[in-house]
Amino acid sequence: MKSIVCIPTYNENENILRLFDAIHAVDPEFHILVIDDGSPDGTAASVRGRMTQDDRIHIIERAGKLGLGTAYCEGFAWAIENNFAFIYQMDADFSHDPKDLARLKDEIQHNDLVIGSRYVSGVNVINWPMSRLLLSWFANIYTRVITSMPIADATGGFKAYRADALKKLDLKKFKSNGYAFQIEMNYRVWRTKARIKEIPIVFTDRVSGVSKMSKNIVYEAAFLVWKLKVGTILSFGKR
Ligand SMILES: Nc1nc2c(ncn2[C@@H]2O[C@H](COP(=O)(O)OP(=O)(O)O)[C@@H](O)[C@H]2O)c(=O)[nH]1
Ligand SMILES: [Mg+2]
Repeated sequence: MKSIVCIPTYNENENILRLFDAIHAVDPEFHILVIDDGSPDGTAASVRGRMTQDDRIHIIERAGKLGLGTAYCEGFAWAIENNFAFIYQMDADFSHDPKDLARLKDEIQHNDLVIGSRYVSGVNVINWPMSRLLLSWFANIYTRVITSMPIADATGGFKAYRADALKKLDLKKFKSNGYAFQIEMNYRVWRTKARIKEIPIVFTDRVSGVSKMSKNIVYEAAFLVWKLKVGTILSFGKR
C-alpha cells in the first residue's frame, strides 16, 4: 500500500530539501510530490536536483502562482493515477512537524480522512501573533456553527486521505484556495459519510521564508461556508 505526501510550494527553497530529509527520517517509504507554482526562488530546480538521486521524489511544475486549492487537486489526481492508496498533505515550511506523519499513518489505516488538529485538545499553536490565532479560532467556530460539521480544526492543512475517499469527489470542481479549500475538502468528504478522525498536533509558525496568507483568503472562506450550506440544502433529497 503506497503512501505519498503532497506538498504545494511557492518560494520554499530554504525549506524543501530539509523537509524531504525530515520526512524520510520518519519513514523512508513515503513518496513525496511537490506541486510548485513557478517559484522565482528556484524551489523546483532544487527538487529536480534531488530527483536525480531519489526516485521517491516527484514534481508537478505549473506555470505561475495558480493557487493552493488547484495545486492540491492536481497533486491528488496525480497520486490517484499513480496508484497511491494513502495521500497526505502538508505545508513546506515546517509548520507541520514531519514526526506527526507517523501518527497520521497509524490512524489512516482505519479511517478515510485523518486531520492533524490544532484545537482538539486546547490550543496548540506556537509563535503565531494573537490576531492570527484568534482569526483561525473564530473561523473554526463560525464554520462549525454554520455547517454543523463536527470538526474542531477545519482550516488546517496537515491531513491524510484514503485514496478511495478522494475518488468519490470531483476534484476538478474545487475552485477555492487557502482556508476555504481545507474546509471544502473536509465538508465534501464528511458528506460522503466517511470515517473522519482528528488527532492533536502542534503547529509552529514558519521560521524560514514568508507566509502567503492574505485578507482575500479569509473573505473566501467566510463566503464558502454559506455556499456549502446552501448547496446542501438545495440538493436535499437528491442523495
Ligand atoms: N503551489 C502553490 N503553493 C502555495 C501557494 N500559496 C502557498 N503555497 C504553499 O502552501 C503552503 C502554506 O502556505 P503558507 O504561506 O505557509 O501559509 P500560512 O502557513 O497560512 O501562512 C506552503 O508550503 C506554501 O509554499 C500557491 O499559490 N501555489
Ligand atoms: Mg505556513
